[in-house]
Amino acid sequence: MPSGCFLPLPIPFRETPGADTPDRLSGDQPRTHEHRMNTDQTKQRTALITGITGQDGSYLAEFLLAKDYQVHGLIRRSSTFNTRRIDHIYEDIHERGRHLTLHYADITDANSLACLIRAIEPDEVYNLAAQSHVRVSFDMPIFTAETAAMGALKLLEAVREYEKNQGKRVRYYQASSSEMYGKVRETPQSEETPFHPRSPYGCAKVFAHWATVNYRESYDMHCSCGILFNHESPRRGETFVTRKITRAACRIKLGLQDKLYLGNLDAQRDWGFAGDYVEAMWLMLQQEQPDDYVIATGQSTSVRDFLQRVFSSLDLDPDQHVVIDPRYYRPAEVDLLLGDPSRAKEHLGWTPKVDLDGLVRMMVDSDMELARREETLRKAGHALRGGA
Ligand code: NAP
Ligand code: G4F
Repeated sequence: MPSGCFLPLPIPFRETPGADTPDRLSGDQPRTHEHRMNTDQTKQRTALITGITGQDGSYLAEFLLAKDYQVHGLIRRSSTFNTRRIDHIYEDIHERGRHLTLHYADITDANSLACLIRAIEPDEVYNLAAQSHVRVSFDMPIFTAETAAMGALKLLEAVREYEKNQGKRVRYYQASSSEMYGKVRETPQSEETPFHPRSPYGCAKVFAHWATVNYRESYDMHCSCGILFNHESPRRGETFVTRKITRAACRIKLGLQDKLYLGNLDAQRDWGFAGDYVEAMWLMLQQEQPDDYVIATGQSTSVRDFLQRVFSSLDLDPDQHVVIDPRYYRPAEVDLLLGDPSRAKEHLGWTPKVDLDGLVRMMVDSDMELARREETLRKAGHALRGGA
């Protein structure tokens, strides 16, 4: 049982669960995975996830719970609910033998991180917390660096201090990004491809990546970086391009909106399914030796092609609805990302299970369900925006 300066955090009771709680969405079920493990399987392991309320954090929490971990999540204080993606796995703090515990802290607050690590005594730490939107990072470069770069360093320091004082080994995962390749030096991109970031976010992730490698080399810590290419899901934030497209297309289909405003349609991305990618994070920490791994599908697609696939699947014509709005252009763009996941395949035995068509189907099905609920509420005369 964790002790120390943190009280487990109760999630406020909500009468109506988040509309996209995954237990009710096709193709979005918690999944179980069987793997060869290098660590002692008899002892229940404890993991800390920063960014547990985000897309990846929610899938990772489900994944680890299915493997019988004690999962602890760091969540930041917000004046509105920010636990929508994990409400379905939340266990009340009054329940005995629960497996998921949430704690207030912040990735920018070194003291809260050190305190949390001491209290939880984790075997594994997954650092997923960051301001993760590339376009927003141009508007908020300093906050982006405070979270994505300095946040990672503060967490590494907290883990190093804990290892030094307690004599215990912790396995650490850093959420590195294909955005670090930026203006790519070669295609496809591998672990050996040099970085050339094109955004404050990319620069911050390069710092965090090298800090993680440096802690591995300097202090012999078990630190691994997953260089993850874009991965999406029904839980993807609504302002990332794939989700923006699937959500808008479904609302257009039901007559709830008419126009979709987008930026650069020529950019190409290597898009996979987030549920597959969290498995790779876990596999990295099960290896005897820490290392860095590219996690990608090995297929690249343009935003235009993704748009066409989504609209075609709903018998819609993008030309009738899509308007280019330059405000969504970036001061510097990443034109093409295509990952080479050979090392992950060879060393981790990891391959993606969901292809692009499967991903599109999963996201469209989920957003269509949400759009139908909205339509039903509107038809019944209910107000859809909050406020008491
Ligand atoms: P996401 O949905 O944007 O989630 C980000 C998480 O970070 C959220 O839980 C957010 O909390 C938390 N966070 C932000 N600022 C924080 C702070 N100051 N203190 C504590 N927590 C904070 O991102 P994601 O798609 O799940 O990605 C997870 C990680 O992988 C991120 O580091 C991202 O940069 C990286 N990554 C993502 C991709 C991708 O394609 N998805 C690819 C490569 C790398 P709130 O819920 O309260 O906002
Ligand atoms: O969906 P995006 O915002 O993702 P982006 O910039 O590739 O970043 C995501 O993937 C990274 C991994 O490579 C992560 F590290 C990062 O945290 C994040 O998850 O944009 C994808 C592409 C860009 O080229 C963008 O210019 O779509 C283009 N795009 C065109 N119209 C748009 C829009 N992007 C957004 N967000 N909104 C648009 O209206």
